[in-house]
Amino acid sequence: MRQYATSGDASKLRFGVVVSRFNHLVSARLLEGCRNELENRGAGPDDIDVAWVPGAFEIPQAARALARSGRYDAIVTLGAVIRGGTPHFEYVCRGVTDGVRDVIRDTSVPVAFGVLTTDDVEQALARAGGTEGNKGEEAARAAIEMARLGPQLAAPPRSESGEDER
Ligand code: INI
Repeated sequence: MRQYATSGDASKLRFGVVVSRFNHLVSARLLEGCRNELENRGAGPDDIDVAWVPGAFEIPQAARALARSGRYDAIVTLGAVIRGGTPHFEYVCRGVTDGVRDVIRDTSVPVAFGVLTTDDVEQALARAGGTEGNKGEEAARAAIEMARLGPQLAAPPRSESGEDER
């Protein structure tokens, strides 16, 4: 068996982060978690560019523009969609999830999904540095891992021992 190398090293990688202002308290905590994780894993402050957008529905448009720019090894998307009393929640959730999926499909640039979709603000805060961790950190780790994996996939994995090189 051969395996592609997995890496959580963010050094020398460049990241575009799209974060939505709606539910700002939650988004700001997701962004803090994301930034800390990227920097703790070796990304320089000048290698992380942040684009704020009004709401989660606008995330895919900005993520697509950043992905197409060619400047970034990976994009991280952050935000919080919190259920209200109307079907609006479902439409915003679908817009952002389908939109981010389309950016990945159309550009092949890794886009990590750190957009919370929760029933209430308590659930969101729990996942933005509370009892359930910080999904911004998780998205940062996913972005790093996919940025490292992607370039390897054009060729077969390199075998450590050479035994598998048949
Ligand atoms: N945007 C969010 O990011 N989270 C929400 O919970 C939300 N709700 O509930 O309405 C929300 N709506 C705004 C939407 O994303 C757009 O910004 C707006 O429709 C303008 O296009």
